[in-house]
Amino acid sequence: MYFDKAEVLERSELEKLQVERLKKTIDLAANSPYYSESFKKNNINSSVIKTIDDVKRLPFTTKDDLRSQYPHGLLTKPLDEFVRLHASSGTTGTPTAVFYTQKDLDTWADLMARSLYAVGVRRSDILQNMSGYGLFTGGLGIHYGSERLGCLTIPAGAGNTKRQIKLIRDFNVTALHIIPSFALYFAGKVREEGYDPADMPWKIALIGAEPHTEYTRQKIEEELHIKAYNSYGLTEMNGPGVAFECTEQSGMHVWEDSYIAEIIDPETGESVPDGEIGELVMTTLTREGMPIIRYRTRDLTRFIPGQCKCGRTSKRIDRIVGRADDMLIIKGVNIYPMQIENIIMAMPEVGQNYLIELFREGFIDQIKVKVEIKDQYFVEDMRALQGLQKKIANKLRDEILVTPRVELVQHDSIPKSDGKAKRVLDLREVE
Ligand code: ADP
Ligand code: K
Ligand code: ZN
Repeated sequence: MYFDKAEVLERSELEKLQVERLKKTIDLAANSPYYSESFKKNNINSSVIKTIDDVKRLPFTTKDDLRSQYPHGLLTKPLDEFVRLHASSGTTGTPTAVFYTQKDLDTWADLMARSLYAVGVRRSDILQNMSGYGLFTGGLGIHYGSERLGCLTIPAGAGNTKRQIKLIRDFNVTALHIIPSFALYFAGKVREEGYDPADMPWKIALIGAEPHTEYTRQKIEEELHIKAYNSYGLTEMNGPGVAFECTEQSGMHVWEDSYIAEIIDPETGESVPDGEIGELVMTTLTREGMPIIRYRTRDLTRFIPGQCKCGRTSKRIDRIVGRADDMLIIKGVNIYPMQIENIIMAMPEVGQNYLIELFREGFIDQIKVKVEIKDQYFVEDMRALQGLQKKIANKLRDEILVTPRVELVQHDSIPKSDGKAKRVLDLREVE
């Protein structure tokens, strides 16, 4: 029934293991420049941890802390010991990088294999990974986990729908990894190609990387004739395989033998009562090269009270309902409005004001940036304007990794608000 006996440990056993691993993590982390200084400042060492609740005595780590330590400040070992690097999307301007030793990669692959197993994937399955590879963890992360489980794994990557469909049919693909917003678009493409999704060989879809509702999941299941399971992860905590649904589809099991999950009030930093929504805070327990302690994910969710019918003993988190910061996720890619501002405001042609619009075309999220152009550049010449539009779009694409629509507008034509400027207009309908 389970991939790893850690999934069904008694709570008391599990917490004992967590305490042991947390102490070890603190000792390891103390070898990194960042944590050695932070622990000294806060008078922390592993002996302050007696019960799992003592994790609250440790300081938080924020994205800004990671940025300030870029690139090597959190490493506990010489660079020679590391074999892989990933970077979170939406971070080219102010980067955070995560490094893995071979042992870290093995641990991650095991967690990922366990996650796949929990939703019914077996070694006889053939898995097509339709996530972008490269620096994204959704590519190699799912890939190595699928191989670890023993599945025939097809690294199809993102895009090229026609070829994706051909691969699926030719090789009898039974499991897909696909981002939710792409899944519905994909269903339409399958039909356009003349196939009935009900006749396709697939059975299981892993969907994640971006927030989506229960309604969207059901729609994906109906449109593709597939079972779809929610997959949660973030680069700072390895990538996918942090929390995963089981076949019960009633929340995502946090793999607590590898992570401590807390939910806090983002304003006060205090734990919220069980079942209430707050910010998810995560600590790695099995990472040796770059442990991260009490990481503020900025993702808002809640613990689901009670135990899951599947018998796994770990806590479950609910769907991510939002963010405690202004990060946007478009096509699975994380984008901060500040990245866009930094690029366009550095261009001499651009005036004071801009507006980011998010909308949905078909099922695909799109991003449009309205940019006010200075009067002297707002000329009659169409070619000049189109050239400028293209230049802005290209510069933005290089930074945010998604190609935005760019609309040039005249000086003073974007309405100004009295208070804080509203820079993002989200026109995507909420279900
Ligand atoms: P990934 O490649 O897994 O998307 P990133 O580090 O680029 O990793 O992005 C992580 C962020 O993506 C999370 O902090 C969260 O905001 C979002 N995310 C990942 N998985 C999900 C999910 N299943 N539901 C909602 N949001 C998710
Ligand atoms: K993401
Ligand atoms: Zn379960």
